[in-house]
Amino acid sequence: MKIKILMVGVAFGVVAAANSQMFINGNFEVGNLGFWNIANTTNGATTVQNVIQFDIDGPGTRPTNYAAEFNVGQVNFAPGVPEGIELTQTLNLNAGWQYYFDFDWAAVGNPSFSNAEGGIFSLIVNGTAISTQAAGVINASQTLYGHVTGIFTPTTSGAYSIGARIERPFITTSNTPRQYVDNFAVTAIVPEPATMAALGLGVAAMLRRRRK
Ligand SMILES: [Ca+2]
Ligand SMILES: [Ca+2]
Repeated sequence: MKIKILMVGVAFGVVAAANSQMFINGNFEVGNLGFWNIANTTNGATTVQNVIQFDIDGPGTRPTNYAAEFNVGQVNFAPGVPEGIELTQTLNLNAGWQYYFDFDWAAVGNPSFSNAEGGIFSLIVNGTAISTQAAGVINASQTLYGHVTGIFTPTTSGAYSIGARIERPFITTSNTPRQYVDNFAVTAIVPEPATMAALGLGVAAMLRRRRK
């Protein structure tokens, strides 16, 4: 029985070593939006599409460096319907693995005008939001910060479009707040050989107890 459990552990170890998928220019330190696909949503637009020096978490430990800058919203007013842009990359994922995605966001109020929504930030996989945070009401010149995390386990291996959707349920103008994103990251959560070995020892101990 012990020998069988050990073999399962070795098999998972081989799978874990094959992981190498990640975002390219996920921290925008290239200094531009290279490697990212940027598209408007159905009735969405951004009046700003830029990379600038920005402290994405303000008082947090992240330093000031390059971040992506937008000013998203609707083209034509549609009450209660968020619109904006999608910022994505194509990643190759393995069936059955658990992927942990995250990114930082900030919203900055217009210098002269408050707004009922600073920005709605979602992690998207093939166009579906798996996690969302909204800045909510933002005052003139106020900065709000956040961090979106999401977990996705594909049922089939292959290419997936992954990134952020940034929206507001109002028309975008020069008087509306700006949105910033940075530090897109992905971690594959797979059983480590050590974890499997520990699990195997636990099962072996349990079986020994059961025999007594
Ligand atoms: Ca950065
Ligand atoms: Ca900081």
